[in-house]
Amino acid sequence: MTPIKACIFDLDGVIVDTAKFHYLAWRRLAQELGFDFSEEDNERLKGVSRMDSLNILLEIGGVELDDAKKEELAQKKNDWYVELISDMDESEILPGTTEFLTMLREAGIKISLGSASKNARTILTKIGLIEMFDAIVDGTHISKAKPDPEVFLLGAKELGVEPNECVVFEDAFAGVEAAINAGMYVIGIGSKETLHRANDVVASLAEMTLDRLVK
Ligand code: B16
Ligand code: MG
Repeated sequence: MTPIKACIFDLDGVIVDTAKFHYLAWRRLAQELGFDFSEEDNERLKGVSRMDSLNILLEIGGVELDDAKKEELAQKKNDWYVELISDMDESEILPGTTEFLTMLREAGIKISLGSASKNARTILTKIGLIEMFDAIVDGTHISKAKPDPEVFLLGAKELGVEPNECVVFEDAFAGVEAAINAGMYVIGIGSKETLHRANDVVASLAEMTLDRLVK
C-alpha cells in the first residue's frame, strides 16, 4: 500500500459550483447567435476547456466560424462569465470542502489544484481558500486538456510527489480519465453512473474522511 502524500482537486464542480455561471454565459452567446442552449447541453461542457466548449456549442447550433471569430466569441463569453463570478464569496464553497482541506493540512498531506479554468486563481481568492493550496495548476499552465493527464502530473511535480502517492478529486468524466491516465487514485464527486471509472465516488467532500484516502 502506497502512503498518500498529496490530494489534487478539480475546481468547478468539486470546490465550487461555477457550472451555473458558465451556463448563463454560454446560453447568452448561443442566443446572440440565434439558437437555444439547454442545461442538458451544458453537461457536455463540464471539465472541457474554453475553446473546446465553444466548438461543442457551435456544433449544437450548427454554426461554422473562422478561428479569429471564435477567439472573439470565446473572449466575449469569458467577459460575461467574469462579470457573473465577480460577486462570489465563501458562501459558494461546496459542503465539506473547508473542513476536508483543514483535515488534510493537519495530517501533513499536500494540496494542489488541478483545473482547466483560466479563472481558477481569481475564484480561489474570492472564496478565500487560496492560502490552503501548496500548488495551483490551472488552464494557464497546461497545453493539453483533460483527459490528458498533464494537469495532474504537473500538480504532482510541483508538490514533489510521485503520481501513485496522489489522490485526485473530480466531478467530470474527462477529469476522471485524466487522473487514471496519470496513474493516480481518483475519487469522483457526483453520481456513480456518470463516474463509474473512478476508484470511489462520493456525493460531496462532506462525505470524505482521511481513512477513505487509503487504497
Ligand atoms: P475558463 P474545472 C473547467 O474547470 C470547467 O468545468 C469548464 O466548464 C470550463 O469550460 C473550463 O474549466 C475552462 O474554464 O473558461 O474559466 O478558463 O472543472 O477543470 O475546474
Ligand atoms: Mg470540474
